Amino acid sequence: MNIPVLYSFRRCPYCIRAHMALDYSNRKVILRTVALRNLPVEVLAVSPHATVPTLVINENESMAESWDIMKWALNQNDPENWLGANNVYQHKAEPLVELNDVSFKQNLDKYKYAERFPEQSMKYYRGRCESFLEALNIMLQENKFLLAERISIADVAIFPFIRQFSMVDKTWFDESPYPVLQHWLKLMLNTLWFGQAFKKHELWQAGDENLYL
Ligand SMILES: N[C@@H](CCC(=O)N[C@@H](CS)C(=O)NCC(=O)O)C(=O)O
Repeated sequence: MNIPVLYSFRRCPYCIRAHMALDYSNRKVILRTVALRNLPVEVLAVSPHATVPTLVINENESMAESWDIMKWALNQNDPENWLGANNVYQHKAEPLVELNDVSFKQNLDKYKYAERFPEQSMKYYRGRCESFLEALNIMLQENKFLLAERISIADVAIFPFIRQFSMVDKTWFDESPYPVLQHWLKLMLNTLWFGQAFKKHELWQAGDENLYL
């Protein structure tokens, strides 16, 4: 059987969620860790915006969007039902992921690299991020995880970005008025899937022996 190849960059939040979903689905996948500044031709050939993660499924099929990779993985095998009955969690996650990937991510980048956006202060950009944090915190007051008492596709898709946010100013985050969000982030960071996705690997070079997820 053909074995898909995941091109990934360790600290990229999109890569983390794709890696976790593929690992969870137990699909055999080859992992190739790459550097953003030196993406291999295999990625450039199939990824329209030259980004990772990129999943090359076979010579005719590939995916360059992490959310698509997650859904692809879970549709093959979803042992703990992260998609929910009739994919209800996937449907509920769609608008949340859109908000995360578009407006929250833009504000997060400005908060993280505030010196590159001197029109406003770092504090201002953090404030822009906070409306999303507040919304998640409210959801997490209702359930232990975003959509239910257990992990769903929504948690895995979103927490890598909250992790990134939390690390910009760890002291501020730890003292912020979002205690359930802080607790949820810890739960997600303690999952075995995150542990696997965040393992350090040597950068892939053509000719290397296959490394599997
Ligand atoms: N919409 C894409 C976004 C992926 C993305 O932006 N990845 C970043 C790394 S975090 C990237 O590859 N950037 C290329 C670069 O910085 O050269 C997805 O969901 O997979």
